Amino acid sequence: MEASSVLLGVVGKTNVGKSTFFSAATEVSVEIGDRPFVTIEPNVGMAFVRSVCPHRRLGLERCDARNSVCIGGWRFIPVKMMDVAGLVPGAHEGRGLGNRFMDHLRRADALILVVDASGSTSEEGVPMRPGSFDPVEEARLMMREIDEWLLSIVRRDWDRLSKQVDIAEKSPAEGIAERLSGLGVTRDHVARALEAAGLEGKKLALWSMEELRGFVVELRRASKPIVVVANKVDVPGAEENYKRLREELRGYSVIPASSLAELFLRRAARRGAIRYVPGDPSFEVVDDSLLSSREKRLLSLVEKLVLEKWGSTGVQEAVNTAVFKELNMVAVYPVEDPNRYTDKEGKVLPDALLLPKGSTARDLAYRVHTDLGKHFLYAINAVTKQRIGESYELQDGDVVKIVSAAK
Ligand SMILES: Nc1nc2c(ncn2[C@@H]2O[C@H](COP(=O)(O)OP(=O)(O)O)[C@@H](O)[C@H]2O)c(=O)[nH]1
Ligand SMILES: [Mg+2]
Repeated sequence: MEASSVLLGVVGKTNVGKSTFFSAATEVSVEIGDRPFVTIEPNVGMAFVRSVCPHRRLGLERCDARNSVCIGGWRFIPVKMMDVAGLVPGAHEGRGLGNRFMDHLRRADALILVVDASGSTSEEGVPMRPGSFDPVEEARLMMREIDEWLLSIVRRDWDRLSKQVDIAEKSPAEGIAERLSGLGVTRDHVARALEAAGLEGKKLALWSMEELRGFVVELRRASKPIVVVANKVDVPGAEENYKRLREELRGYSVIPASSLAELFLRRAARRGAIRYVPGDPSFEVVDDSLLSSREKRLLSLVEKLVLEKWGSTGVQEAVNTAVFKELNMVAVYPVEDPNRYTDKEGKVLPDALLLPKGSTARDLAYRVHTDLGKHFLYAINAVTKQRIGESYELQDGDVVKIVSAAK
């Protein structure tokens, strides 16, 4: 069973560390055999959110994770991640790889905007001395670029759309969402943007250009939520920039990160040289002989400059923030036997599913199998053993048995 259909797009200027972030986030830190956690298509791979595995909470010795991975009591649930073509200013006009960028953007549910907190890359991605470019400006430029792109699409045919909506008394949310459905914009996104922009109930034909722009900004925030990754915090001087990013980009999650450190740690863990669970504040050397003296030096730098200083490399936190905070997902575990927490074959907690918060027991049944959804009778919360109805709202970490009349 596929864990989710979430797609995160890694965006940003050239040379800020997008590909390094992508490689780190999609590198599995343990050997897991031939599971389908590999590259799906060029530039698309599997990243993982990290969440407490219910086997630990339930006091079980182990689990048999199947569509996900359990490392040290942490469940890693896959989500798709895309390394988006580098964005240059003017991309919405088709400059540089503009069109490809916009096509990637269309498909993403949320964006991880990587900026170079060391300020060592120019607007065009040319390496410079650290501190010579402003990452706050960089983040704003990227957001503006996305806004311009959305605006150009919303404006196209605006007159006709506003007539249709205003005259046919179609709801604006529905009319606008229909127009933008190819961009992954839903009715709910539009409704939220209308409310945030204070434009609910105002006839579309009466919107000023300024109001349209305000709406587009809110629409971007609703439909393509952004986590800002302040990358390269291992470089001296990056801390100042991180603090400014946090202050200037209020309302956005800004995560300090060292993608390079995370990539290094995951690869060392995979080789069996260190024990490291992605997202942890520390690692442990398990086989000294697998490390060169250069690697040992690098490890101690990672420890000092990244882990001890920042608490983690930030890569895992960024993925978790995108999925759990910005996209508001919950992780749920369907089981067949609510007492042993197993599926039909006796596998313990095999599957973790990511669903939008607000999903119900019945929604879960449909995700597992259409027939289960159709013939849903009731469900059982396997942790409390309580019977729950179809409209029960699933909570993060729930373990659920579906009872249906399907045969
Ligand atoms: N110091 C440091 N360098 C990094 C980090 N992440 C990436 N880099 C370096 O930045 C350069 C550009 O990285 P890359 O991932 O190719 O950037 P992209 O063009 O945005 O995909 C490479 O030399 C990386 O090794 C980091 O966290 N710290
Ligand atoms: Mg790249």
